[in-house]
Amino acid sequence: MAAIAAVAARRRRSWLSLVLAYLGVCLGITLAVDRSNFKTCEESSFCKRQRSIRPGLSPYRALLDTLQLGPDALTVHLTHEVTKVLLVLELQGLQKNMTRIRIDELEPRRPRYRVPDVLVADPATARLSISGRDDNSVELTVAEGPYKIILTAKPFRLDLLEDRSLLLSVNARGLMAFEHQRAPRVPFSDKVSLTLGSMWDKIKNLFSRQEPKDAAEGNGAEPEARPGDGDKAKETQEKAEKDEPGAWEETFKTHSDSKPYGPTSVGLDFSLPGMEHVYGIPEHADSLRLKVTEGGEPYRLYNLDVFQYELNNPMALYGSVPVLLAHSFHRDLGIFWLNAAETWVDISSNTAGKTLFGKMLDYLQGSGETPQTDIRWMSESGIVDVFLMLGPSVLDVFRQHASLTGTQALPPLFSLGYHQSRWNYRDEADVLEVDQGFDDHNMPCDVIWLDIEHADGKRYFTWDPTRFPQPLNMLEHLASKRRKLVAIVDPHIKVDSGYRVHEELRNHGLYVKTRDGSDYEGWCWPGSASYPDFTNPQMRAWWANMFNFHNYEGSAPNLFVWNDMNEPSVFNGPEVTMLKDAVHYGGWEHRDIHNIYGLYVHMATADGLIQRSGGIERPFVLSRAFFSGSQRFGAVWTGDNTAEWDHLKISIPMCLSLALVGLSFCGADVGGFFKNPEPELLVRWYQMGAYQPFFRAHAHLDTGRREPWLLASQYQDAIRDALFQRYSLLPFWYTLFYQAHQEGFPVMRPLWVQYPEDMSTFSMEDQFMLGDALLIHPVSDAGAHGVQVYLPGEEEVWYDIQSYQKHHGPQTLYLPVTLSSIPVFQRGGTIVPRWMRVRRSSDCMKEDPITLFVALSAQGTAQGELFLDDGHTFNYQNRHEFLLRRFSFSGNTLVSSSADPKGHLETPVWIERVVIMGAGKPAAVVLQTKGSPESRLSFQHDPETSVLTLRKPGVNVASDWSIHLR
Ligand code: MIG
Repeated sequence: MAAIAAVAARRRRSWLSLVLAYLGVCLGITLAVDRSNFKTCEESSFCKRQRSIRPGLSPYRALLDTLQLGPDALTVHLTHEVTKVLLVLELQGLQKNMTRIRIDELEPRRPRYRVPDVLVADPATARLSISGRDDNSVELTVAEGPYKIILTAKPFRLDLLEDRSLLLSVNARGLMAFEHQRAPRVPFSDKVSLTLGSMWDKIKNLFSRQEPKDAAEGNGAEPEARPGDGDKAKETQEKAEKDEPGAWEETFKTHSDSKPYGPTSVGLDFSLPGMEHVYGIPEHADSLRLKVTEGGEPYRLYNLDVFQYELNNPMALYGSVPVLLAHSFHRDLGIFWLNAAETWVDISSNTAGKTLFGKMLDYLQGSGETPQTDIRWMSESGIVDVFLMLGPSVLDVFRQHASLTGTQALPPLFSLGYHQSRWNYRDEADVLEVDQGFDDHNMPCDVIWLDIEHADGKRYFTWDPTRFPQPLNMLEHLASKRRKLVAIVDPHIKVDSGYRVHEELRNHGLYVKTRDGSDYEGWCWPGSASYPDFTNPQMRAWWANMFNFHNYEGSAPNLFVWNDMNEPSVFNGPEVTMLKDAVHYGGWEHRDIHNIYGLYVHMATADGLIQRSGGIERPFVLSRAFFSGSQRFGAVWTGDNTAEWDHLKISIPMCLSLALVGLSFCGADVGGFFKNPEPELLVRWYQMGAYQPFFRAHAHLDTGRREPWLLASQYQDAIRDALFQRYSLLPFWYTLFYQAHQEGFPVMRPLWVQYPEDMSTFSMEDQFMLGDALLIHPVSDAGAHGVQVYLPGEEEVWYDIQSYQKHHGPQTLYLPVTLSSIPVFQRGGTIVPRWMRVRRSSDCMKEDPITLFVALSAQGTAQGELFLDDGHTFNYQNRHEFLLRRFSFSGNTLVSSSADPKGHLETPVWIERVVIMGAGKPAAVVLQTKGSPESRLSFQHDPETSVLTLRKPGVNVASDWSIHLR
């Protein structure tokens, strides 16, 4: 015992020194991010250069005599008035009401990175034709599309119009900036200091006689005057290219970025007339509705491991999805900026700062300008590749986006259950005790999680020989309880010649390289570590193969995986990540691929889990870093949050922002990762998590144990109740995920998605919807005695799912709450399926009978769907072994029919009860099934709540039937 303790203590000391090195003095003193570890726009040289350009006339001009119209695209050269460097613009109309714009150098010194593996296919094009032309512009018509594109040559801009109204303009503010590649430079000379911003002045001189095309553009802002400008209007191209600060080398703190290819950034602006509400571009710990960034920092997209992140700021976090949505009463649009380099997004608005009253006054007097939001994207390298998704409805934008980057993977059913995690469960006995704890306290749980301490010295794919000597026994025990285990596998590999993973990767040359060609080494949990180059398909194949049961010893079919630290996190790297001049497969710099690295780790791991089962089983992989397309590989979470009420609150906008851009399977650490939650906060967090897609409790190594049964009984009871609500709704969750997987609609939705014309919902982030049926308003304040719930919708009715009390929309309802309340309402007009017997795990419930909760609309109608399959294989896809049932109620009749005749499934699942909310009392209830005589059903009607309960229809869920209220 003593010897084991001594070994443990030594281990503890060795990682402790690491932790301290990483955490610095922050540990335990204050819970706030150390901002100085991360760049501001000013400190990121390209952002500073790009941002120094102010709105005005663009120096770019389209050379209309180079215009070529092919079957799939229009191309035209662009030139810069000062440098004369030629760019090529490629414009495509795409099917489904989208446009793609690409801009690259015509003759780059070196090809620029084009992001692979994000688009699911080459998007289908729609033919463009020229429908008008004059000296300075070309009008294009998109086949089948309701919109036209006007290309203006000088200054270069694009305008997208539908009928006669302007939807969107590109480069209308003249902020396009494309740093073409140039010859490596001689040492810095401080004689000439010319930035992109000062170049603007020269351009202004060139154009001095030309007036802006329309008065709305330009915003009247002037470029910053710079010393030494003005009289140098005849700078030669050579000089113009010299000496931009930070262009050829830049340092941040002690880190230097060698920039062998010089400055390569790209930037472009988009104007959205009529738009005042924009969303998306996760991940930020910020409001759902994006804020104007003028005068502050832009939103930053650069996957980073931010220790103790702060709320309500635009700093980068673990993942990035460069997709922005704009919403107004009558229109929705999306902009997808496909670029994996460090990216900043500036948002400005001509109505920012105006009060609602001021805007109304403007409107009444007819004096206000049209509201307009302007979005400016700036990326460090790559090309301009942007998809304009033109709606018109938000559901159309979801479909358009899904057609480009794919839909949410259909999760295995178990992964929608409850996950119990902490850093760390000490050993096998600890895991089994926790497992038993759930049974002893009558709480359901599907998965127990192991963090980095389970591996032997942070060598992933191995087990600590003293703490986890018999992983297969442990897994088998969990399997007998129909539960799973998730083990962490991080992408930093211990540099250790005795570690097979390291030896093979080194020998095969599969690590990321430094600029001089040696294996890149950084410092992470295992000490010195190298980073597999996941951008290399061979590397991904190698990694996937590691998950075969014979390669990953001690793994079994009920072991699933968690990828952490895949930003990638490098403790001693710049901003806790990899050097930008590190070299990847194909010679690309880390700079080019940074934001997609984590997606590739996720992809390779998910592929590994599929392959180990011979292609039969669906994987479950959780990832901390993500990018556009990550939804195809599994779940994500919001990283290291804190046990504070504000962190509980922010989980809603953070997951909603992800949901809007395609990543539905999102969750936040229940309880908060850092610090110890007071019992009330922990209860409220369980209640929140029970209604968010990925439901996992997790906690830092230094926190106290907090398995639910460690709390006093009133808290335990409230948590058990939240778990029960989650498990009883699993058929509904599973169906929502199937719909997300099929159509690309989010599972968790902001209210405005359902009520696009109700302005009071546009910024709402203290309540949300699941599908179109449930409205959740979690309690997120300490000591709350009540909440103000907004129930939207003219003519909508809402039923409190606990009391069945009916409320009419739109109204703000004060709802008194107790510790055990979770305010949830079912929308009249929907049908929600549930399992009413909660058991140990979802696997124990999946053949249980279903109860249908029918909530009647004001018109006495309702509909809903139910998806069922085996819960874990691809057979729903490969063999059509599934059921998609449609239930619809109207004219006092509930009908069950198939919503997809392709599917078939032998299943014992039957309908045990139907609960109809908002119904009168019938004289009789009659069941009709094919081939059987009519039968009468017993029922009960509660006049107080108007709830009609039909007992034991007893029909198989796969069959067609109808129930008539007479
Ligand atoms: O640097 O694996 O976000 O969930 O428990 C910390 C240890 C590394 C960060 C993850 C967290 C996990 C922890 N990891």
